[in-house]
Amino acid sequence: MSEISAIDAWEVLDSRGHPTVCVAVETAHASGRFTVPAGASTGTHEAVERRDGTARYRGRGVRSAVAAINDELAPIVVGRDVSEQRTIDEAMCAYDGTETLSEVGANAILGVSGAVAHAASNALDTPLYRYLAPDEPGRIPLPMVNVLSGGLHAEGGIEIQDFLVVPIGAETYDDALRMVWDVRQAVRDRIVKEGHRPLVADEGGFSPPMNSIDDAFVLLETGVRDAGYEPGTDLSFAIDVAATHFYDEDQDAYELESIGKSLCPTEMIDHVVEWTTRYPLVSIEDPLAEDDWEHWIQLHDKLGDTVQLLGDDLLVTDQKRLERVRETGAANAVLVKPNQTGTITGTIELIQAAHRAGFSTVVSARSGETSDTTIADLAVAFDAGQIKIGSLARSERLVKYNRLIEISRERGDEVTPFPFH
Ligand code: 2PG
Ligand code: MG
Repeated sequence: MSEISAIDAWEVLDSRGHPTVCVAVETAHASGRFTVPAGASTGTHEAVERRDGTARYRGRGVRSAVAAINDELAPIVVGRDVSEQRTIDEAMCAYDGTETLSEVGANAILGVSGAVAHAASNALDTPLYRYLAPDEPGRIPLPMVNVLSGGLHAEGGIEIQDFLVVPIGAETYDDALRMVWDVRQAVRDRIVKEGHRPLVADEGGFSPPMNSIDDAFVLLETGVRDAGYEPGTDLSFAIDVAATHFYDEDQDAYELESIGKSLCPTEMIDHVVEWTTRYPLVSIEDPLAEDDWEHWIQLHDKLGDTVQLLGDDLLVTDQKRLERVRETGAANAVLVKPNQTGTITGTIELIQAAHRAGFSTVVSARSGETSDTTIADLAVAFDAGQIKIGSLARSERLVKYNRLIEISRERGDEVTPFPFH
């Protein structure tokens, strides 16, 4: 197609203001760019991002990752055909030599991998989702949209990281966005009416003072009704518990300060099951810690497959952990984050393997984002079915929702139905 003639990388700042890697890949006729996202509630088993660890930016600088791209990865990649995504990704991973890409840095490798994909689609003058799609691209994914934030994304709030709404009654992407927008505005009105400021957390979700997890569910439910919708019919709820971050390994307990309790894993399971009986909760992400396999399996047994049990820190977009989930039945859905695995090829293979094994997939942004829109194209190209981008606020989120509008204008805006009932 077109030979890669040059690679350039530099340090930029992400949506939290933290440094991250931006990469440009050049061919004779086209170029492509990718900017790498970063998590706050990262799983222990994720691919490892390389940070400088010096006083600059309190250790968060990425000059060493940038240097690794320019000095070590560029010689491997320059001269190759830009369409050879898999070969290029494999060559970078082989050069790194570690499972978690910790030698060169997953942020360096993903930066190049993403920029190669964009350069290739630009060289063909084809939208990225069409270039990536193996056959026909899929439908527009159903968005699960953050409305209330806690955990590490809103320090000092309740422990659960995201309370999201899923517009299960929407048939088109346009309806889905508008319904969620109505609910978000209604929740904002309530927060203001109760005398609080509608301040937003890292992903644009509101984080008003809340005394308990139930308060958050009730606020969400009230918001749905205020907006004129029926909870459980028009919009249902999803949560990302991100439980690893309040799990105390020494005590084998989940420390829920907001209810003043330390819960053993079976009590935590009972709590989660109770939420599903009290609220229209259709998707539960990371309700237990990342290596608490035994209790994930127990929870899945109790919930069955009427609810989406979604592994993020549990699975970290990793083939081996997906295989273990398949064998044990620990979950029934997979969260997909390109920077957990470190390459575009790894991300694609994981989505395809998950679908072959019968799992639903949710492509996800990170809490530290950029104006990059690659995940929107990836979700359509591989028919992921669902996408999690954050709230309907802040341009690093909206640029991705808006990219899906652009794609829906070309592909039709029928949205994928929610897969669990
Ligand atoms: C998650 C993500 C996005 P982070 O836990 O699913 O909400 O957060 O990027 O901080 O891991
Ligand atoms: Mg998560």
